Amino acid sequence: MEVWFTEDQTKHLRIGCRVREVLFSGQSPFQKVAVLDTVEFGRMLTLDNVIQTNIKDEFVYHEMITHVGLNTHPNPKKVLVIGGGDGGAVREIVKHKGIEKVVHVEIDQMVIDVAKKFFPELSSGFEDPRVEILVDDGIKHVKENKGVYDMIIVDSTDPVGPAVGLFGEEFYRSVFDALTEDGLFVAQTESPFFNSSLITQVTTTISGIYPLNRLFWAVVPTYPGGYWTFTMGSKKHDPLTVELNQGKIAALKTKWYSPEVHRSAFVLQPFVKELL
Ligand code: AG3
Repeated sequence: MEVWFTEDQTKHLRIGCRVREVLFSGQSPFQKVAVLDTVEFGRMLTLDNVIQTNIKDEFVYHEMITHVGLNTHPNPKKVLVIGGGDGGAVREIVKHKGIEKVVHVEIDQMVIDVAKKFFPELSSGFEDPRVEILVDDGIKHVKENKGVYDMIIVDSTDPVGPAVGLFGEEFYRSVFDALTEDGLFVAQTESPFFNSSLITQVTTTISGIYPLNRLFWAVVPTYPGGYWTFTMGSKKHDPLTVELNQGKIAALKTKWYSPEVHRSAFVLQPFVKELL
């Protein structure tokens, strides 16, 4: 018997993955959590039937949501991750020797437990002594912590249900206040093919709050369109003009991110430029 997982990427478009085995399926207070062993992508985490990450392509997203910002800030010490309970972002952050503290705020305990059990490759950073995991609401956390973080990473789900607040003006203002005076943030901001209005809306909002706002992109085969964007809001440091430290970046042992990729990620195609 063939078992297939399908995600409705839009009302009229689906992605399907052949499944070898369903490793976990549970209902948390927030969402349906599942771990599937897929033939093409290996173990895959889905939340409410939406693909979050998988063993084969996760490195692209996790390297880009972390290293672009961490190499733009000259000396990041304290970093906050909101969401991303699988641990992929935290794993990349702790590769940076100068990091003193990573606060990871994930709302759903079940996602953390599943990551520890089924995705040791992603959640290995949880063991690092610099990492503190809080099961809490990220929106509340940024409101309660002012002027403390050099970088904030918003590794959210799609802008539906509980994640809607993570794409709104009030949240981006709280993030601004939670950052130090030369801090910056990076958030995942969806696909220009299928969510172009979100990119326009986020860009407009960010440019009204932050001196610098920059959109960059990467290829994530399992996300709608395969072309994925990230938005950076920065108080001072500009990812376009920063001098990149080649030796430091080589030491990160990345598979997607490099000094050249850092530069090229900000080169936008005309149809994407038009959204800004
Ligand atoms: N965050 C989810 C990105 C959105 C994916 N959307 C989709 N497949 N429709 C990824 C979490 C990884 N740490």
